Amino acid sequence: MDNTRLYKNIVILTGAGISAESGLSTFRGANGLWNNRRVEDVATVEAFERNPEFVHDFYNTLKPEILKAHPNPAHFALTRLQKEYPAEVSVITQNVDTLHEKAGSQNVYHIHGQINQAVCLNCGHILESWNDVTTETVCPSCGIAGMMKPNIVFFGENLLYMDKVEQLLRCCDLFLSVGTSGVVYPAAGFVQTVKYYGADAVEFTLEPTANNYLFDRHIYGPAGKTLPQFVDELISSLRK
Ligand code: BJW
Repeated sequence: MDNTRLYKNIVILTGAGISAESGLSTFRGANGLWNNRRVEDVATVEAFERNPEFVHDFYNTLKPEILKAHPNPAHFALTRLQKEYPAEVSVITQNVDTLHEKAGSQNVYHIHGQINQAVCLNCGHILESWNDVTTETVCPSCGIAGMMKPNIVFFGENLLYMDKVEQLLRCCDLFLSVGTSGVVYPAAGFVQTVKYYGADAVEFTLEPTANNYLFDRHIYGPAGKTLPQFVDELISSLRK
């Protein structure tokens, strides 16, 4: 990585680890469970088809905890980067929380959906709500009851905003991967794409990840500490 390079298109991929210091659980923590469940038991199309009440309840229970969470210094560092570095800076997040927005970030793409949204499987309408959504909820657009699904991308479903994301990855010259274990595709493959197009790639996690070898630089430690420091260095390099 070249510290004097002036970047024009910065893309940050974030995962659960960036929100850990805001008190939200990661998916593959020490005991391998996420909110006392295996993610595969809740976040699959099959689980939703088998037992939609259970899946709705699961996400309804998570909503208040996520709503009351506050962004941490890592989220704010990305907002600072967007404001103070003269590049296009986009955030592609796998997280369903809204902490990037709460920190004031712009150009945020929720490729795995948002917990505060539900999608009508009949007409495609997106309902924005922090209140409970159930199997009884009526779609405000088409008026049909019982067709709302949490707007969360389950295993086996296509990701959101992928046309835009592919365009961002092709133009990217600096790629930062923050708080993601690199095991869930296609997001885990983004680093391969940006390296193909010549970007510098830096990973911020607590420990080495599955595709660790693809990155130019690894910065281990809590993102709330490491990311503000990195952003500071990047902005300071402008004055040299
Ligand atoms: C810190 C920290 C701190 C902690 N500071 N760091 C190619 C190969 C193999 C399989 C596939 C493939 N392409 C597609 C697949 C199938 C599948 C897949 O990837 N399976 C693998 C698991 C094997 N992918 C899909 O199905 C995707 N859809 C798709 O590809 O559609 C096309 C298609 C359809 C049909 C057939 C084939 C293709 C959809 C994926 C949807 C993922 N959904 C989830 C659940 C959402 C529900 C919810 O949010 O409640 O998204 S799974 C879960 O994992 C969640 C996360 O976004 C995602 C990634 O997890 P993340 O963020 O990386 O968290 P962790 O916990 O794993 O890691 C935390 C990291 O943070 C660690 O590294 C820590 O060190 C670090 N950390 N604290 C810094 N303080």
